[in-house]
Amino acid sequence: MLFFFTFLIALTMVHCAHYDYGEYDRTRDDFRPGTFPDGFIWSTATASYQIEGAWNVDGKGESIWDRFSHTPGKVDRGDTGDVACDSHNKYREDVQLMKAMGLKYYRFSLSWPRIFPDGTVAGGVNQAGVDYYNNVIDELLANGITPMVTLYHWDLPQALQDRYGGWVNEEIVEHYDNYATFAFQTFGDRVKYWLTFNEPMVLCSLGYTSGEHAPGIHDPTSVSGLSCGHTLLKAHARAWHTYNTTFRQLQGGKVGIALSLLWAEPRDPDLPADVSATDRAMQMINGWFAQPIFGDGDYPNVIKETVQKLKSQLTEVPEFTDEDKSLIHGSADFLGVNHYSSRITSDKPIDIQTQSVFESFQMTTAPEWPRGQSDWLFAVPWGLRRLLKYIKEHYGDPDVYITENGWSDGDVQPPVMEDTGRICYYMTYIDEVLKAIEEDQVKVRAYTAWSFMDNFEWTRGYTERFGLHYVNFTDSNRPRTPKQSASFYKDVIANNGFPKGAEVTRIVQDMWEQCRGSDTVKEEL
Ligand code: GBH
Repeated sequence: MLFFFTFLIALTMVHCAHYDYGEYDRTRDDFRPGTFPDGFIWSTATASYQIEGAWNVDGKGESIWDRFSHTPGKVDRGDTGDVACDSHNKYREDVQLMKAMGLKYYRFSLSWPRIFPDGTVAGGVNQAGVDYYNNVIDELLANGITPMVTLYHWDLPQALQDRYGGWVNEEIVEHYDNYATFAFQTFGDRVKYWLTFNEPMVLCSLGYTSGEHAPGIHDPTSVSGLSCGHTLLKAHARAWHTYNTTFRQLQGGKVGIALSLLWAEPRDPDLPADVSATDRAMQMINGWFAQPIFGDGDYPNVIKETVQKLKSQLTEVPEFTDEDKSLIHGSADFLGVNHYSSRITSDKPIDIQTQSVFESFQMTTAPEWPRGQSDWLFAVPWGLRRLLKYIKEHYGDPDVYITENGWSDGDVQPPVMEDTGRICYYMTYIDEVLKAIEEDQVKVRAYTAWSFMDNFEWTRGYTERFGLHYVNFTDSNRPRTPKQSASFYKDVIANNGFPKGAEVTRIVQDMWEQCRGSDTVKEEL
C-alpha cells in the first residue's frame, strides 16, 4: 500500500515536472563498463572529531567541536564526539577491516589540539598525541595502506578560538603554519598526500555566517564568513609554500585542499536570467576558494562585488594584495573534490540596495532525484561528470582527487545493512567518474568513499549514517560490521572498476538496471 502510494506520487511528480536539463543527452544515464587507469587510487575517508573519541584523554586540548557539542541544543539528541567510534582505541581493528576490503588508501585527519593542546608550539607539544598518529600511520603502512592526511577537518583548538576569535583573525595563520610544519616534519617521511583544509566554504558559512556549526558565530552580514575564508586561503597558501620550499625535495609528497563543490544546472537553459543565476551560484559556492587557487588567482566577481558593498562594515577588508594573489595562485599540487549532490538554479530578483548578490538565486531539486537521509543529499550521478568537466575547463585542468562522495541512511531498527541506496549511489557516481576520464579526459586520479564507517555527523549527531561499515553506538565496544556496500566497493577496487565482457558486466549490468529502473532507492525513503 505504502509502496503503491509512493509510486503514485513519484509518477505524478515526474509527470508534472517541466525541468529541462540543458543539452539533455539520451545516453546520459547509460552504463559504461570499463576499468580505471593503472594506479588509480581507491580510498575511503573519515575525520578526527567524527571517529576518534577520547576527547579529553592523554593530554588532548579542547576543540571548538568539543565545546560546541557540549552546548545544549547544538546537536540532535545531544550527541557528542566524546566517544564517537572510539577509533583512538580501535584503530588497529579499523585497519584490519580496511585490509579486508582490499583498500590501499585511507584519508583521515589529525586533531590539531591532540598535538598542540592550546594550538601553539609555544604552548608545548603533546607527545601522546604524536605517538597516536605515528601508530596509526605505521599500522596503515604495515598493512599496505597509504595514508592521506587532512590537517584541518574543523576541530580548531578552543584556545585559539578564545584568544583570536578563530579564523576571522589573520594572526592564526602563523599558528596554522607552525602546526603544518610540525606535521610535515614529524609524519612526512611516511605521509605523501596532504590536504591543508577540508571544505573551507562549509566551515566559513556554517561556522561563521549561519552559526549552525562550531564555533557557532551567527553573522548574517557575511562579514565574518568572508574574513574566515580570506584567512583560510592565506593559511592554505602558507602551508603549501612551506612544504614546497622546505619539504618537497626531501619528502616528495603532494599537498592539496579538499573543496566542497556543487553542480548547479539552470532551471531553464533557454532563459538567460536562469543561466546567469546559475553562473553566480557556481562562482559563489565553488569559485570562492577554487578561483583564487586554481583559477585566475582572485575572488570571483560575485565575491568582490559583495566585499565592495560591505566595505564600510569591515575593519579588515578582505582584498588580496598582488603579493597575496601570487602566493595563493597555483598553491596546490592537486584539487581535492568533495562532491555529493546537484541543484537546479533559477534567478531571484533582489533589491540591490538592501540585499546581497548571495541572495540573487534560488536552488531546488527535481522530484525524481532519490533523496538520502540527509535533507540536502539527492542522488544526481550525471552532475558529477558535468562538474568534473567544468573543473577541467575553469580551474586549469588540475589533477583531481575525489576526496569525498557518499550516501546516508537513517538510524533505524533494524539497521540498513543491505544498503541498496548506497550501492546504487556509489555505482552510478563511480561510473560517471569513468565517463569523465575516458570521454572528457578529466585527470581524475582518485576516488574516495565517505565514509569508511558510520560516525558523528556534525549537527545531526549519530542520526545519519554514511558508513560502508555499520557502527553500533549503543554498545560500549562500538562494534563495526561491514554493510553490503562494503563488499560492493571491495569488488570495484579488486576489478579497478567495471571490467568489460564476461560475467562481471552481466552482474553489474543487472545491478545497474535495478538501480536505474526500479523503485529500490525511492522505497527506502
Ligand atoms: C562533508 O561535508 C564533510 O567533509 C564530512 O565531514 C561530512 O561527514 C560529510 O560531508 C557528510 O555530510 O546543498 O546547499 O543544501 C559536506 C557538507 C553538508 C555541505 C550539506 C553542503 C548543504 C548545503 N555539506 N551542505 S546545500
